Amino acid sequence: MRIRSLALATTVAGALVASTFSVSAQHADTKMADATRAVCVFIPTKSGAGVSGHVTFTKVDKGTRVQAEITGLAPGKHGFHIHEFGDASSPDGKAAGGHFNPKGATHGDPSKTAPRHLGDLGNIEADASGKATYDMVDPDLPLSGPMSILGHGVVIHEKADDFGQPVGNAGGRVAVGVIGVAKGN
Ligand SMILES: [Cu+2]
Ligand SMILES: [Zn+2]
Repeated sequence: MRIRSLALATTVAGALVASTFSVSAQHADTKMADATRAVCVFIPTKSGAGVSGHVTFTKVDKGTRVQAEITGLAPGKHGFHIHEFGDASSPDGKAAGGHFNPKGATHGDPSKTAPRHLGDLGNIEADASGKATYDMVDPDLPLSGPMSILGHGVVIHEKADDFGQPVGNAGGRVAVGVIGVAKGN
């Protein structure tokens, strides 16, 4: 009797584990395909000690609303881009690779209609206290599909992006983060 109920309990537990795994796998797939909100939390690089904050990407009628609040920056403009890799593992931020450019375009200013890397977000500008905010609706940044920004990186640079070629002369990297699916999708 005791052995039989133990066997039954084991079977039930096994079935529960199996169904939990398949439900969570389906759930994850759905979220990755249909995300409506993503978030990237910044990790300071070695040269960016003290920089912190995050950026959110929210699907809206006219595209994707990009909202950021960053503190601990040197006052002035800092290049702000989505980079190819969601890899914040190197102390200089370079593991994030180059600008996210799935369309093979040239570097540019997102406020103009001229060509741009999909990842070109322009600049964030810090005030005298080192705080920067950013709030723009970008018509071209997808949160799903083959050009989805999910899983890619975001880099904050040392200097301003002057929109020169090939990548805007924004210098070193002071913070890097990874764009992930946000809670509350
Ligand atoms: Cu960059
Ligand atoms: Zn670029």
